[in-house]
Amino acid sequence: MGMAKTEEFYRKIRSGYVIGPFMKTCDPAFVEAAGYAGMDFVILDMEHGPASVESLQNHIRAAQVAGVLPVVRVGSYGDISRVLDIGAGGVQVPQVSSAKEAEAVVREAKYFPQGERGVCRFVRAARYSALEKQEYFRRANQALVIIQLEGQKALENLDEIMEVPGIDILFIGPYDLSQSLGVPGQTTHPAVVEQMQEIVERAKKKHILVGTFTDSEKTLKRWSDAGVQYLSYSVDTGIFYEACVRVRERAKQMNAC
Ligand code: 3PY
Ligand code: MG
Repeated sequence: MGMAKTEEFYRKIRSGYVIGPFMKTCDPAFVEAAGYAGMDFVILDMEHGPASVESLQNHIRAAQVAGVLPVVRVGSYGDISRVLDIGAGGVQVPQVSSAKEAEAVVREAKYFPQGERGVCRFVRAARYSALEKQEYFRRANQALVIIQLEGQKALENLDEIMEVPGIDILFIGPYDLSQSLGVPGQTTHPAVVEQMQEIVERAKKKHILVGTFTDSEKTLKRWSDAGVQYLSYSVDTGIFYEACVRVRERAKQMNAC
């Protein structure tokens, strides 16, 4: 993603919040539609989606056409530099539970001096070498680094994780967190909400940006009111499913079918 878009994203998140869906479909048209609908970011999902690095290139191109920031949730650390190479505006890494793991993420995602990302200036993000070298490295180091805290171990190690330089957003994964607390899927269970609230408060005290996943208007409001700035809302396929159900119900009410 061009630097301008990342800067706009930072401006917006620092002054309020940003919102965007996870994307699992392999058709870049959905990414474009999300952008034209005014979403701030999309999270292209390699952890729980079928996309490959090859197909993601077109999702990222679509995001750039429609002016929405393409973040990629990777499936493994080895994907981090590969998705940045194809132009991801940020990486989101699941199941980080210690400072050591958070440092490993930064090492993979950043060039010198913050990290040791493997260097190639002929990649898509460097416009296949058309970008001046130093300008490419400067832009590349602005990509967002987001880590997911989604287990009890992450909570135990929260203080040390929050000290790791180079992390832009702490993202709470309520589904995996609920599983680690013994109530899988119960993302509004009091034990889950209490742990999430604690992370939000401790991060905010340190002026660290926080994100989470919501899949209902109620949870969206709950966490937006709590001051979560990076609000991921549902998943393209789920949003489409809900829209279909709504249309079907409306049609029934109208006696149209
Ligand atoms: C989780 O809730 O565990 C996530 O990773 C975000 O959906
Ligand atoms: Mg998760």
